[in-house]
Amino acid sequence: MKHVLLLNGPNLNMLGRRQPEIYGAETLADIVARCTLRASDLGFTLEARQSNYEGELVTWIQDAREKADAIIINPGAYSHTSVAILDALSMFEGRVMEVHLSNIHKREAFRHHSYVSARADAVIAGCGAEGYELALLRLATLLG
Ligand code: DHK
Repeated sequence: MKHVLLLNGPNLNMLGRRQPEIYGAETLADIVARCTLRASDLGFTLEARQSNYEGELVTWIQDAREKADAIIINPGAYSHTSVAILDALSMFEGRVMEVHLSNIHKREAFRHHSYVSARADAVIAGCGAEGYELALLRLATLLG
């Protein structure tokens, strides 16, 4: 079975209470539950983690080299600032799917650039929580 690591960055633990008009009404637990079901339908095992700390995300990405076939990541605000997360993802040999709940290109200019996109195999933005499931569907194709 292929193993997928689902990573969420800072402030995404607040989903459901955080600007629902932008990020939606679902909590992170709701999203993880829906992704776990979808992953299992597609024949994947899924491990979900969230951190507000850049270094912790970097360590989890490093550890994924031994364990995961793909990473789905919403780096939150670190998308726009973190060369460290980009570097960690660049050492990972599996597939990388970048997800943003909101359409970052329709928002403030500082959100338009994502360092992670230089490594991602696909970028999904503006599809809300469904974006994570779309990433899983794409992985089903890519990982065969
Ligand atoms: C999530 C965040 O926390 C923001 O900092 C990004 C992203 C956008 C999202 O749309 O999921 O700018």
